[in-house]
Amino acid sequence: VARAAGLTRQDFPAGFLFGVATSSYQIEGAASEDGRSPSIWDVFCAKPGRISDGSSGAVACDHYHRWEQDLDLIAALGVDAYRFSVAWPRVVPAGRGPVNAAGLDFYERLTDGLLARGVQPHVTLYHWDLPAVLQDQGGWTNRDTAYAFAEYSAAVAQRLGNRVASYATLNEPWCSSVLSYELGEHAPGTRDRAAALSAAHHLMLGHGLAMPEIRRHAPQSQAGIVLNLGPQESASDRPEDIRAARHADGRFNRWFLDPILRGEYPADTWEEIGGDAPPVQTGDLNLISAHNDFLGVNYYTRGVIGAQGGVLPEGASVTDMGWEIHPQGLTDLLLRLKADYPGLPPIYITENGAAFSDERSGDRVHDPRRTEFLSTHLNALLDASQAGVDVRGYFAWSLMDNFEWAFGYEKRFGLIYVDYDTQERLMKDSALWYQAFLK
Ligand code: GBH
Repeated sequence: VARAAGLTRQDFPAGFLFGVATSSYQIEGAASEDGRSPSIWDVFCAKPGRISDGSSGAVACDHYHRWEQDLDLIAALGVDAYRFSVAWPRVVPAGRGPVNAAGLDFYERLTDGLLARGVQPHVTLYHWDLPAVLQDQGGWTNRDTAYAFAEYSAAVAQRLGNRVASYATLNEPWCSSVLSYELGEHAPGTRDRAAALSAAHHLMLGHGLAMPEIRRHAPQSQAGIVLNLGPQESASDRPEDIRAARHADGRFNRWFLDPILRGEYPADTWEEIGGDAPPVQTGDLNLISAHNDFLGVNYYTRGVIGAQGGVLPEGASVTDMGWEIHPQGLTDLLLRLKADYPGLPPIYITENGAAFSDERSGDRVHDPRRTEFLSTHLNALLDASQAGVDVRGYFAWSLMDNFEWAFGYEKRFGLIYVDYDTQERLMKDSALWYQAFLK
């Protein structure tokens, strides 16, 4: 806390990477250009009532056309690294089969454009935009989708190769299984726990199958996966709350950490889900638990769990998403990962950030709460680093305001403000703060 005001990058270990992150569907637009096919999000957004403002990512930040200007902004921020995702429907429009060279051209321009500006490219292969044609065959509940993902990943790694600093297979498989197939909040919007657990298994299998493809085509790049994680704490000492928190931890954290880092599903949670258990075949867990060069961690908040569900602690301050602001949770999480997973690979914080309605006046956007959020979380990260956690980088979410999934354009996570009428970009005060921090 004492160092909060004067925090600089020199406080972090030498070589520590600072970056910003985005994802394809949230920023690109150009939904039907150069051979891109519809993704499950194009289909989902067209259904009434699914997106709060009725919008879609059809135009978004128009980054597909404005990428050069956006790379200039990234360079102006002074970051070391930029994390972006590749849209599967641009690269393999039929989901499986022929590769669309024009789709790969775009990501090659981005990669080379970043390198030319001295910024490391960090690629995520799946940030939720599954080709819609694959959803017609069950999407991630269909085991074949894992094999299709590995083929698509090979095509990307073959084209971009070692120019990319790191490849992450999946972004947040909890979201693309539980939010998507169980809670119905994300595409494809179904509500079926067994389907979600099947999807989660096939997502992780897809990760396992893609890893050797990445290594074959990009042997010098780092390869790993990104998980959304957070402490799930009990609301009280009552046994029923403790049990509920343990279950929440099993579903949210350990369901993904244990297969990937230990080669097994958590036994307590497996028992609790009973007949909804996923279709695991012999050899799957071996594939899923193959070595990762890094673990990407997206941290937004903790959960405080009672028998009745999640609760907001009294006096908690929250972001515009209603998520509790709790930097200590990042330290706690990282210390716990180090204690519980002996083979833990080096960690990158691949996302951390907050939605706030910012106050624009003229060509300034005052967002002191975002600056506070970022600096307190960087301090929490530094605490974990000094306590011996091998953490090597931090990516702020997000480079710029963008399509916030089920919330459309109503929630703004950007360090850079986007005027959606004019597509004008404007560095918020938090971006200027990050820029000064990085100097
Ligand atoms: C990330 O997901 C995504 O990777 C990114 O695309 C997105 O724009 C960004 O976050 C902001 O949403 O749901 O109340 O129980 C983060 C998803 C956020 C899911 C925190 C779990 C826990 C609070 N996670 N959430 S709650």
